[in-house]
Amino acid sequence: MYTQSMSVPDEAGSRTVQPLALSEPAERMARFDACIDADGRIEPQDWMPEAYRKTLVRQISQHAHSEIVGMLPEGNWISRAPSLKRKAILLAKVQDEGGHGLYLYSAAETLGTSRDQMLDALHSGRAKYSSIFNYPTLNWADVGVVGWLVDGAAIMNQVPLCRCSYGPYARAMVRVCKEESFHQRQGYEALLVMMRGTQAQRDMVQDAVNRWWWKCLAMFGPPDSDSPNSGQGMRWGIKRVSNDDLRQQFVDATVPQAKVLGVSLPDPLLKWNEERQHHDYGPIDWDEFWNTVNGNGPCNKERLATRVKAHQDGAWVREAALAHARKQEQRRMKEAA
Ligand code: BYC
Repeated sequence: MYTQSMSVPDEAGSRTVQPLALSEPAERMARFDACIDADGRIEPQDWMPEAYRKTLVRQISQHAHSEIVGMLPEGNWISRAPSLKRKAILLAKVQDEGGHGLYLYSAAETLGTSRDQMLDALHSGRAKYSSIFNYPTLNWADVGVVGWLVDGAAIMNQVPLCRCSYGPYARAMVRVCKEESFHQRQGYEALLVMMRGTQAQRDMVQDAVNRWWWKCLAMFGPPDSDSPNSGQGMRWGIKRVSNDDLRQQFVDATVPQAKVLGVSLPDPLLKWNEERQHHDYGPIDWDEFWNTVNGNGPCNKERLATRVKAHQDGAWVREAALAHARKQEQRRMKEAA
């Protein structure tokens, strides 16, 4: 299914250009541009234009928030998983998402922003996170479909980010994608088992696919023609593949998987186009997408309230960790004196 092998080998991309002591902005800019043109990596200690830094902070922090908020729809099902095996798998998956959020916050911190600033932006509703996590997981089939389709879409989007021009983000994404690959497979396997079960189970799977399909297509972001950040993001080697091209790759990869599973995808216009060598698909409801992105989806308020409460409830842990660190520091100073 989806693996790291989808990433194009990229010898030049692994090169790090050593910073020089350049003082003139024009020279620094030329050096930065040359590094990007050579498909090199920008590292935290390298000079970078402010707009590049801001774009990365925006994208990486939104990505981190998506991983953390993304724990909630599936987390709801840990206590209701149908067997011990499914519970253990789901627990591991949700913990992985938490880990992805932490790598990504750390990657964003290398750009000079702080964890507190990023969390404040999330908790106050200023920061975006993926639209997809504002929809409810109504039953166990939804958990399988989230693994199959939501994680499948995430991998499609994230494998090219392993070649992002910013080193810490690219390196974080390598591990994230390996884990996402397991997440996608566990979802698909859970659905295969349900499809071999009773008619009621098969109906549940089909119903879940019907509810999630279009939302997963919208996850890739607005059409290229309405994507204000794409041009510059592609020029800087942050984004490697456009929103529409990734969406098309996802549709093409998913159609045969749906066939094996025995479900239909809820789009009467979905069909193979011999000339394009791709599947055509119907129109996406962008009004619904923007409504959700702008805070008015079915679960936006609940998701944010849950995150804010978790942060407040965890205040004592942060305080205890800081008090412990202060004590250790005092002990070290005393021993050194
Ligand atoms: N939801 O110019 P565009 C996961 C915003 S984690 C909400 O195309 P860009 C998983 C976009 O931010 C999934 N907002 O932007 C986790 C921009 O607004 P701002 C998250 C969206 O950045 C746990 C505006 O629309 N993945 O899958 O060039 C369990 C215009 O868009 C969305 C990532 O974050 C959306 N779906 O491209 C399971 C990957 N789409 O910021 C799974 C990294 C667009 O200008 N991010 N917007 O106010 C990216 O690859 C890119 O940022 C995007 C958007 C493709 C998402």
